Amino acid sequence: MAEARRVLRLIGVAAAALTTVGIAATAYTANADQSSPSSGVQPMIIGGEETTVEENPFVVALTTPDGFQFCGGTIVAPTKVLTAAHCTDGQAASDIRVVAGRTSLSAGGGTTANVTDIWIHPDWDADKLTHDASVLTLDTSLTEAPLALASPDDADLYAAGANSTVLGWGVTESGSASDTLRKVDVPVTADDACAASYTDSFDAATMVCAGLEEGGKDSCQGDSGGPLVGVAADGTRKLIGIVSWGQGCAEPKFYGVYGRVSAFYDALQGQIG
Ligand code: 4AZ
Repeated sequence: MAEARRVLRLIGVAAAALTTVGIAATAYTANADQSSPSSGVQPMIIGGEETTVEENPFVVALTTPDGFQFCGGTIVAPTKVLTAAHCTDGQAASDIRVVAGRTSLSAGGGTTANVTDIWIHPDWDADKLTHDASVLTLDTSLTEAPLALASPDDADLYAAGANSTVLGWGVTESGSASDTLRKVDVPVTADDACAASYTDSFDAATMVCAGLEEGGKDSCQGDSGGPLVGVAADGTRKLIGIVSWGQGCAEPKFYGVYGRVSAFYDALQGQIG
């Protein structure tokens, strides 16, 4: 557990330094300690339900070497996983494992890959949380089907009200992280509505929001880095967002904020090849 605490602290320092409204650091600590969340953090991937890696083969868990899950990610090529910069900033590749093909983290199975390289978006801003994207290179070729990235041609996937689904093993209504993969459907939020909630913090060029005005459905601590998935008109699923930050979880008008994948498309394609 010493290793887990060290990584948590690294993540916490990075996130705390940057976050004006998000509260990742205290939440991770609270979750790791199995104690009450700190004030201001509503601990829930609220309104969600269990799902499986068979239904979502592209979703992975990021863990410490001793198996503590701290973020999510998305397989975007056999040896490449996309996650959030705030999940990897300040970490060594040797501190991170990628677990694919495992719905229940305690159940074993699937593939655990080591990380050989961490790329962080060159425009990542730890104060503003803009460009919250990072690509991990793995020592193992994963056999799960990768998820396609949304491109600048996929504006319809970002239209207000478009259906999307966020996936992860993060904190649930119970107050602690989930052993089983969960999902929740959340509509994409109009940029002006999100900007009205997050004055001066929401950057529509590099972020997109999703959630309900009344709250109740959201991603939360531990879901960071994981996928927000949209569905194109032809039924194809594409990655539209990376779980990034928010004021608490599932609070009315405080939508979940995601890295806007289409804005990073060229930079990401350059990494993914
Ligand atoms: C986090 O700290 C976090 N409600 C993830 C998602 C949201 C807030 C915080 C969105 O990992």
